[in-house]
Order: sequence, then C-alpha cells, then structure tokens
Amino acid sequence: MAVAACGSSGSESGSDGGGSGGGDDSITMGFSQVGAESGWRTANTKSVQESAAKAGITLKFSDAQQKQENQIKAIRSFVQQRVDVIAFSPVVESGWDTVLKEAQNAKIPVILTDRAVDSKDTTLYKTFLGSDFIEEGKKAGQWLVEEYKDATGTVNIVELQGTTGSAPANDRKEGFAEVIGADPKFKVIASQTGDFTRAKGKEVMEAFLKSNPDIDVLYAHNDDMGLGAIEAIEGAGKVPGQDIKIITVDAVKDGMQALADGKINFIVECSPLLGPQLMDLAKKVVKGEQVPARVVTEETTFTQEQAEQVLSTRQY
Ligand code: GYE
Repeated sequence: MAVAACGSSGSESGSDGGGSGGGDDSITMGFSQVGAESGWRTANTKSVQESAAKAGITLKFSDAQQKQENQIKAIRSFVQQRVDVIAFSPVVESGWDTVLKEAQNAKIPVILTDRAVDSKDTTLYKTFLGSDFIEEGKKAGQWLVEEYKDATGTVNIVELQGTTGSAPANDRKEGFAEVIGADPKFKVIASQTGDFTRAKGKEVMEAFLKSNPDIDVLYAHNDDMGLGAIEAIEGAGKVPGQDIKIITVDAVKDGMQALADGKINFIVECSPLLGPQLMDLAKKVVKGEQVPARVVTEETTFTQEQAEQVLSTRQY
C-alpha cells in the first residue's frame, strides 16, 4: 500500500504502474522461481503463469537456475522496479533476511510460495503457501513401516536427498527419519543429495549400488531422482520395485506411470498447482487485507493400484 509515499523522487510516484493510489488497480507481481530442475517445477511454473494471466496479474518471471544469488538479484530488481508484490520459492532456507528487509523497507509485500525460509523475523513476509514437507516425509516412513511390519531382519535403506539446504530436503528427511527411527531394524545406510534432478539421481544411485550390495529400499525426495535411480538399478541388473522397493514424493505424471508399471512402490503427493491460491493471496495482500500466515496444500498418497486408476486424469 502507499508505495509512493516513501519514494524519494516525486516524479516516479505516478508511474510505478502499481496499485498504489490512483484509480489503477492492476497488479504487477515479481516471481522468482527456483529453476527448472524437475517435472514438479515445470508444472508449478505453468500453474503460476496461467493463473496470473487468468487473474489479470502482470507477471515478471525470473528463473534462478537453483542459485540463491540469482534469486537475491531478481528480488532486488523487483524492488527497484517497484512491483506491487513479490512472490518467490526460496531455493534454500537460510540467508534471506537482508534482501527481505530491503523489500520491507520499500513497502513491497512478499509471499513465500512452495518453500519456506528460516528467518526469525516472520514480519518479513505476509504468508507462506505450500506443502507440509515434514508430513510428506512421515507418510513415506509410515508406508515403509507398514510394508515391513513382519520383517525380522535389517531393512537397508538408501536416501536421495533434494537440494542441500532446501526446505523440502531438510523436512522430508526429518519426517521420514522420525517415523522409521522408532524401529531399529530400519537402517539408512547411505544418504546423499541428488539435487532433485533425474541425472544426479541416476549418478548417485549408481554410486550407492557400487558400494552397497544389499540395498532393500530407496527413498527419493522427488520422482525425478527416483526415475533416474530406476535407470541405475536396471543398469545394475536389478528389478526396481522388486529387488529394491522405491518410495518417492511428488506424483508427477512420469512418476505415476512408473508407479502404475510397478517400478515405484509408493508415492507421496506434493501438489505443484499453487498458482490460483497464490494469485488470490496476492490480490488480498496488495489491498492490505489480512491473510492467514500459513496456507497448507492438501495432498494424498498413491499405491500402485491407485496410480493406475488416476493416471489418465492426472493434470501434471
Ligand atoms: O518436490 C521437487 C522440486 O519444492 C516441493 O522441488 C518442491 C520440490 C519438489 O524440485 O520435485
């Protein structure tokens, strides 16, 4: 609100194109996306772009290629351009206070979408829209506990983590560890980042297979890494879904296809379709209306049978 009031040059105040005073209530949103690392991300970008167009919101879109420095630059540039609202999906959790303070000083509201920041000062952003990643990790663990409830021997697990320092990697690891930690037969024998990409998932799984002859389960923090790992497992002459049970997160189409085909055993859904809710929140925030501090995405889980049933109607 009243962005113009703090502008140093009076001549700028009428030309910022934003919702600050005047009769012009069109909204410009600066959106800093993580990158294009996965099927989830592609679907998320599409959802944001389509929803902005539908809501009549002008979108300035910037792709950070999984680099925090690029996101900081993009946010600074949005502040300079005096957009009405900034939305971003922080690639990692820490290190945002300075740039978020700059946006706050410029009186530009910030919305976190998809991923959280760990800033102590929660006034730096208006709301956080996205999934509960700890819950997702727990759901993955609960399936495993149930699947192996009668097993007496050790269950050797390898884990492909998401981008180091990212909220989904931290939280999916934590939720999973908490649930399986209740039974000492579950052992995570290797855990490494695969950066949420297919290529890295394959590469790291190849290394896991070389150094661990006896892997029972793979837990991958997203479908893409799981799909890369499937190639590695097949390349090593093993049968994914049977010799090695696989749990992933996201439920994008390619993942769901592999689940229906029996190559993945269980997928925890994480919805990328955040665009419509994001645009609603943006409109409210720009108007200065109250919004909930946290909006959690609703999600489910899929077994192989369930995947077969919903595959044809899957939107992403
Ligand atoms: O699970 C993964 C993507 O932040 C929820 O990022 C998102 C994650 C998603 O690369 O596929």
